[in-house]
Amino acid sequence: MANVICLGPTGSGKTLLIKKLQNVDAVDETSTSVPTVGSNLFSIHYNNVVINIRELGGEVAPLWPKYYDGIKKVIFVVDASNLCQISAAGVLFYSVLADPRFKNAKVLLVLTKMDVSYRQMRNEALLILQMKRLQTEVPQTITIIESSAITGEGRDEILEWLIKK
Ligand SMILES: Nc1nc2c(ncn2[C@@H]2O[C@H](COP(=O)(O)OP(=O)(O)OP(=O)(O)O)[C@@H](O)[C@H]2O)c(=O)[nH]1
Ligand SMILES: [Mg+2]
Repeated sequence: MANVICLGPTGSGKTLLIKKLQNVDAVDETSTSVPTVGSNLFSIHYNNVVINIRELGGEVAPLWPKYYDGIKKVIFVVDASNLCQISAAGVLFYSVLADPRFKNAKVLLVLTKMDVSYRQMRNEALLILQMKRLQTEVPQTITIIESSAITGEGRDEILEWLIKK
C-alpha cells in the first residue's frame, strides 16, 4: 500500500523524477519516458526505509480522487520550464489541496526540469501559481523544492522530505 501520491499535469516529469529518486544512475540526458496510462506504483529504498509512491498520470486527472483515501503525503510536480502551462497546473493543484481528505496531508510542490529552466523562472512560476495567496487559503503548509531528473538536483531534499515523519 502506498501512502504517498504523486500528481501533476501530463508530461510534467513525474515518472522520470521518481525513477531518479529510485536510482541516481538510472536517468541521464538520454532517458525518455512515455505517458503514464492510469497509475504506476514505485518502491524507493533509501536509508533502510522503503517508500511506496503511487504516480497517477496527468491524462487521468478526473480519476485522481479515487486514490486519495489514506494518503499522508502528496507530491505535486510542475514543469518549471513551461510557464505557458503553469497556470493550468495551478488550477489542478488547488483542486487537489481542496480535497478534505488532504486536510492534514504533507504537501510537496516540485518545480522540475530545472536543467532547462532559468533560475529566475522559479519566482515567475511561483507568481503564476499564486503561491502566496494559495498558502493563505489552504490548510496545508506547502514545501517547495526545485529539481531535475537529469542532473539529480533536489533529489536528496526530496528523499529527506519523504522519510520525514
Ligand atoms: N530536461 C528535462 N526533461 C525532463 C525532466 N523530467 C522529465 N522530462 C521529460 O519530460 C517528458 C515527460 O516526462 P514524464 O516523467 O513521463 O512525465 P509525467 O509527469 O510522468 O507524465 P504523465 O505520466 O503523462 O502524467 C519526457 O520526455 C521526459 O524525458 C527533467 O528534469 N529535465
Ligand atoms: Mg508518468
